[in-house]
Amino acid sequence: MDFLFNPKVEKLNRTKIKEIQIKRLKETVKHTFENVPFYKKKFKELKIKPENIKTLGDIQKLPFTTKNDLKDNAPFGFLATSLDKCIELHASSGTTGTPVTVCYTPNDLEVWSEVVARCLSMSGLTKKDVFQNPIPYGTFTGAFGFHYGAHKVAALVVPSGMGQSERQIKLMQYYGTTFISSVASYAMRLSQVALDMGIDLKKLKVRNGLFGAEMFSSGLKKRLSDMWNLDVHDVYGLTEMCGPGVSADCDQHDGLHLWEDHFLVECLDPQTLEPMDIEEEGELVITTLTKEGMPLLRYRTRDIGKLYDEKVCECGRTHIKHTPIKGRSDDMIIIRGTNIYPGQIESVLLKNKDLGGNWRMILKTVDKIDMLTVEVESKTPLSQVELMDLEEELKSEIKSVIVFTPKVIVVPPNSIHQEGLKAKRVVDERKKV
Ligand code: DLL
Repeated sequence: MDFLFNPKVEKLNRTKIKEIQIKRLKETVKHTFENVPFYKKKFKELKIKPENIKTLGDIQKLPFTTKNDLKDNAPFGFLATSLDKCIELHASSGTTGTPVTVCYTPNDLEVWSEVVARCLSMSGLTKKDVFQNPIPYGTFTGAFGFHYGAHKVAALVVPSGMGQSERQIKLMQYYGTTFISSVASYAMRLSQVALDMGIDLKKLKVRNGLFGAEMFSSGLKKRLSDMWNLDVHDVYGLTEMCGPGVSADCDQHDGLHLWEDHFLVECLDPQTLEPMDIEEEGELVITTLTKEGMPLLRYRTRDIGKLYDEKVCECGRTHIKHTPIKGRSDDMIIIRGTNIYPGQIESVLLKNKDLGGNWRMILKTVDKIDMLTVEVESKTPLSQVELMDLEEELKSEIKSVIVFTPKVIVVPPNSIHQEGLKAKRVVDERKKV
């Protein structure tokens, strides 16, 4: 059941939202220009001054910020306040090279808790819930973000951290957990572990879940909802903005509301960087509107989605919605001239009741031709004949979404090794020419 944590703000009329946005955009522009050398230099190159930003449309005059810009100035080069005004830091979970570090002032933490509290309430969390948080407490933003948000809602938090999946399931039984959060693929891992333990997930008291942090296909949502008898919600966010809490989906499950009093979103063509029309797919580019520690202008998220028309949702919220993230532009692979997002393959796999949720795609070059192998775990051990039938069935189903026929290998449950916090769905071993 969907609740409004801050009805006054969540139902603000659109004119008022825009008034707040322009006021805060001007403040942010001034703050970055005066305090961040990177932006001062960019403004000079673009021959603009903070006073040139008068309307929301003027955002197009502002410079973009990329992950590489943040890495080039890591760890503290983008800070707009002195370090002694910050009381916490987090870092992106990025697997390559320098992590992106973000520092929070007390007010930044307050805003973060507020936006996560809105997302959690929207997913049904109340003060009566026992909220289990199976995410590692560390520099990754996930655990602390949910923890702070759940405190604001005044739910009882079980800070179970990540890993030891059997223990997680036992804690759910012991404390009577009613609400869980997690990285999307880890929720599926927990389901598989419960199955192996002989526990019927439907008999647990868990009835709501808020998941995200990585590709979260409709197939995975349905699978989780069916296995746990769970109301599944999707939460989006990134370290550079705050962590989880930028947006989440309401009970309509038709797009994620993005908190426009704190974030200004654009949807742009990733190549030309021109605005896309409403409901056209593009890259989400986000400007922070209230950040003190590390405000960012036009941050290129690389996340692909569509913005919805600005109409009031059935749930009563007025904040703009975007579609679930289709994938990252850098996750899209081109194989034999076809563009493929891992989510397209996952949607096929998770419709199949004989399969578990863990899978990966391996790309290789054989005789100068790109070959795709999809490796997927079965839910329970299968006989040789069952395996072969299943592989044939999957080949033709995958072909119907990606145009050519991949090799498919169904492997036993829990046999695909997973490293790190987020699932690695693409292993690209192709020879670069
Ligand atoms: O993953 C923050 C987070 C934690 C979000 C827990 C939701 C739940 P980063 O590690 O910086 O932060 O990774 C951010 O993850 O740019 C997206 O590509 C991806 N991502 C996050 N949420 C979703 C989602 C956290 N709901 C990157 N659907 C983002 C699809 C998501 N992708």
